[in-house]
Amino acid sequence: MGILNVTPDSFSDGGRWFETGAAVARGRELIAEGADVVDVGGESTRPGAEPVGVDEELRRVVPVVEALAGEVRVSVDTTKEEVAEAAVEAGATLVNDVSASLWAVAARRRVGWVAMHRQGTPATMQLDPRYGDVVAEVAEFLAERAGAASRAGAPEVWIDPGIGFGKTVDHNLELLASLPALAAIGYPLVVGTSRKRFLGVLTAPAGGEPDPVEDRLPGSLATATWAMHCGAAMVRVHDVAQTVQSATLVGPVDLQPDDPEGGQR
Ligand code: HH2
Repeated sequence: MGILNVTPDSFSDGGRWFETGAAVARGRELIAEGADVVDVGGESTRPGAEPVGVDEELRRVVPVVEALAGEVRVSVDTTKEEVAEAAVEAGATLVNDVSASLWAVAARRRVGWVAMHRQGTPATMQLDPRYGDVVAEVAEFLAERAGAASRAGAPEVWIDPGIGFGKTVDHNLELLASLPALAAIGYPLVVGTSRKRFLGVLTAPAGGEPDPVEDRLPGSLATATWAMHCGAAMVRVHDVAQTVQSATLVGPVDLQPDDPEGGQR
């Protein structure tokens, strides 16, 4: 899943694809690089982001969805029912919902739905996230929402632990270490680590500032590759070409040392 942020303020690429023409061109680049899905978003969810009104989000998202929907599977990254509806009308077939609340749209319109876990809202979520057992709580939440969506008739339900959404670095690492358990819940798993701050924290010198966004590609690839190895069916990334290379390696190539064919490749 390639990320297409039609926003002025996304954390890693805000403003770069804000004009419709630039966004459509970027979407085509993502397709050329090998994205199976292009995820179009018109509202940043970064910590502290300003909320966007419905009309403005529609203005940002709908023309881009319309232009790309004939060329690739398009998902819409939104928490607003009106925007999800309009994007589906414009050709999107997946609703990527970081609020995990829009399953009725997916059921009614017969499109896919991604339920992501988050604690709090962008305004507050990174202030002091707390869990008793982060993995158990996230798993229980996702199983409950995915079950509700399935019972309501949503035809295709994905789950996502929401890396960085109301989570400390340690929470993110615990979730990444437990991806096989999340995959075992029984719904296809999506994981989004791309360029996120915790990667910069982990690679920074002790006591130093987090490494900047432009230096987070190795961490993004390492964690996307790890997620795919652990059973994620989709990874949400900015750097599609590089991630497709990793996916090729994790997927069909058997790296068992005692497999002669695998060893030769
Ligand atoms: N992360 C972001 C946005 N949407 N959706 C899913 N399913 N999973 C994620 O991990 C996820 C998501 C945040 O990244 P980005 O879109 O690059 O930034 P911003 O929210 O600032 O636009």
